[in-house]
Amino acid sequence: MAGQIGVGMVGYAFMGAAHSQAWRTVHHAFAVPLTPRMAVLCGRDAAAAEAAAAKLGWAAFETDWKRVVDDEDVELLDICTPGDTHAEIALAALEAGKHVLCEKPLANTVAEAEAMAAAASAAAARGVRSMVAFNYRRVPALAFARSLVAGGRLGELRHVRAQYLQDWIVDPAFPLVWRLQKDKAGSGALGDIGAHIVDLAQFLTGARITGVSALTETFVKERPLVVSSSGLVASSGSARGEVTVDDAALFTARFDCGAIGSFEATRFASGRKNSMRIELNGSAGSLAFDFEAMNELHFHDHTADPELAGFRRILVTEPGHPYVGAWWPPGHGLGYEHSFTHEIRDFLVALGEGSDPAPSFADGLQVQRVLDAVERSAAAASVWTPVR
Ligand code: SOE
Repeated sequence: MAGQIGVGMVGYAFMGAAHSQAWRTVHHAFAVPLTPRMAVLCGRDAAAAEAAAAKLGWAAFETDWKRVVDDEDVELLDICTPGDTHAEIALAALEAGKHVLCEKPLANTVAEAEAMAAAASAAAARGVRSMVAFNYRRVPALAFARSLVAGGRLGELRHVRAQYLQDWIVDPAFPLVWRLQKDKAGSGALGDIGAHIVDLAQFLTGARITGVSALTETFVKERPLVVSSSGLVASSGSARGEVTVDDAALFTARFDCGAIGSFEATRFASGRKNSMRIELNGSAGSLAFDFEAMNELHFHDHTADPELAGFRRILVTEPGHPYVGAWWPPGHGLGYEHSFTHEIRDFLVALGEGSDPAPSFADGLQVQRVLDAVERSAAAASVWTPVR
């Protein structure tokens, strides 16, 4: 019989709901060494936190995260708040000896991420583990892609082509929510969705980005103000506020394995809801993935007979594919929510083994350094060469 682990979660919006689903179900799908006990959900607004705890399956609610950190029943803290609070909460939790799962991006600045990575490393020496919630690593097709790259099926990597395209703020009447405010979110499309493709590119290649040349843009510079103390977003008349983050970020990059990359993160790709695409080209083959068809991976074997070679569509639903054996028969497919279940499964397995889960806070720091380089490059007029 697996032992239990008491879990506390701070934040309960989109990510809190996604994580709750995973905490509720993980032990029903996988033989994990520890069964989660969903002890307490935390949010600042008491009525909203109480309602969220009831809806999402938490035994109790709390309005002050410090009390959750002090709670002896909580052995693991799951941070699903906006980025401006990640560092303070994570540092306190690690100090108190709680394992930490933290939403991405790890922090809003490199300095915060450095402090978190240092604290995580010190805590690991005491058996206290931490992980960043880059959930897309746990999409079966992408986990499988990593194993193909690591097994040498692509040969020497030449190109990484990554895009994360959304369209939820195309309408200029869309309000100034926290994700559009630098003091809360750190950056815009860059940190929110660009962070995912930076992490994935480094995860899939096993290589690090060493330099970038970037361009960012904020298309809609002012938006209607919102009142959000209750967690709800409501328009407050005609008052408008400044958008202080990027709407879109484009950059090229070099990897330490010699590959070059192009990246695009935007919330202005009208018609694209959550289209995350990544393609790798190597001397021996290529891989292509699009989250809009998340159960598929396209593989081209460049060593094959040229008359028969070409991209083949692999349906990543076989029991031998990563994570899939725990779910449905071949061809029945998984969804967005499974990536969170897999992430939490891997965290629990690492806790059971006493090993360090990945992506670590150090990995999160590396992503933060890339985001920071993108912002510095975009701000530096010298890297931009006007067409004459
Ligand atoms: C919003 O753009 C968002 O919810 C991101 O914050 C998530 O990380 C991504 O998975 C979906 O889009």
